[in-house]
Amino acid sequence: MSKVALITGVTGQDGAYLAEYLLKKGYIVHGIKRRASLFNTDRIDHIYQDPHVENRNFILHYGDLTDSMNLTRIIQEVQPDEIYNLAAMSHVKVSFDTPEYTGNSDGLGTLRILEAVRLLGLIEKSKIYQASTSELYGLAQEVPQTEKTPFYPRSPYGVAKLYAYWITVNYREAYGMHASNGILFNHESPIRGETFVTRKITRAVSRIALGMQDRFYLGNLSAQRDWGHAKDYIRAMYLILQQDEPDDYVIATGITTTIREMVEKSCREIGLHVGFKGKGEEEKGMIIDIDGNIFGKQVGDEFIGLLKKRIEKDKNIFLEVDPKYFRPTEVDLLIGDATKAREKLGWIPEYDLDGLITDMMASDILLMKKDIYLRNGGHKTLNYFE
Ligand code: NDP
Ligand code: GDR
Repeated sequence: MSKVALITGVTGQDGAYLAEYLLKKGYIVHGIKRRASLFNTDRIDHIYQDPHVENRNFILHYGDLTDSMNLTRIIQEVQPDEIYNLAAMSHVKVSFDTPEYTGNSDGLGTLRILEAVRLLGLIEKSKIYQASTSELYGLAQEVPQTEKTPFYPRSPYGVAKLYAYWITVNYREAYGMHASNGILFNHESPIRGETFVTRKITRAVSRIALGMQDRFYLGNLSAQRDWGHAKDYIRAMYLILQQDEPDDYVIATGITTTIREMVEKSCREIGLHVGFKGKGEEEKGMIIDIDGNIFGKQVGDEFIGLLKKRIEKDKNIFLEVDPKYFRPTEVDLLIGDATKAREKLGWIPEYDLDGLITDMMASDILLMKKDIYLRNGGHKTLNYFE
């Protein structure tokens, strides 16, 4: 008999990778997607199965974390062996604009799932994974952060996730549920949401290299994050639910990098040497030099002339700071210690930061080239800026 998994947030970055991973392992995967006015299933298109196909092993349900009855009905129908609660309003900055909704979906949404499992008498059957986050550490009380580091969230998102973390622990202790938290540090990929900083950088740098855009704007360049690859992190989620005992685990690489360095590394990946001048809101990034060999290989010789001309004209500024991206309370430094996950789960990441950047840059260059191809063919392309 195949195991049955239910993934909330299946249309998101992690949901898409996890669904693919579990399908390959022979699971029957159910996913909850939200109703939207446009299709929102791009990331799972390659594994999508027509509802008319018999014996499907990937099944989508409409649902929302703010709707208890809907969640309870889906869990009753699906009778999952494993529930991965990945759905969330996951953007830290946006949570300052939508704090109540964020609390409802990210905090209470988790309670709704735990309570549904309890009410339906599925405590013995359904193991639960809660997508907890390094944002719990916020104003970090210790460096590096471990499972024992005190929490100090710095955003409505972080505070909502704090509730979700503790209600998961509470249901585990109160009712003996197999409910675990993965405290995951930032993880990225070619399908990362376009408004998170890494993807914003790799998209913009790709567009600039291809002559589609002159410059882009970021917020705090000095924040430091511990970035891994989402493909490695969804493996940790799976491992957490394969343990006999539920528990909480930090998942991280143990290396931290500033946003500024992330920009430098993404540029270097395609042969652009960049520098920074000025401080705070006046800081600017400039293209200093181009390594023709690398650029030719990664981007294409035909695009180098245009970029060189631009630099010669002293228009080499490609990055500026816009304070609108600053957060009312910032999380300055995150760096995780995943010793427990390494020792107990045997979790070892396959990607390092350079590998992640190589993957993301190659994918975004290709994506932007597709836009050029379409434009040259007289077709409309979308802009998608924020
Ligand atoms: P994404 O933002 O890419 O995906 C979030 C998913 O949740 C989407 O499928 C989204 O649907 C769905 N969703 C949002 N609100 C609701 C709701 N009210 N009801 C049902 N579904 C909803 O996030 P990631 O894949 O990056 O992250 C997965 C989880 O892990 C999130 O909970 C996030 O907070 C957490 N996390 C992420 C980290 C990271 O670095 N990526 C690190 C630590 C934790 P739609 O596609 O329609 O918007
Ligand atoms: P984060 O990721 O807040 O860590 O949350 P994000 O990529 O949004 O920000 C990381 C850091 O970059 C700084 N920054 C900018 N961020 C964005 N989005 N846009 C900008 O223009 C910009 N300029 C600078 C931010 O200030 C911040 O310091 C992510 C999400 O996936 C959460 O759901 C998850 O819980 C945490 O990671 C771990």
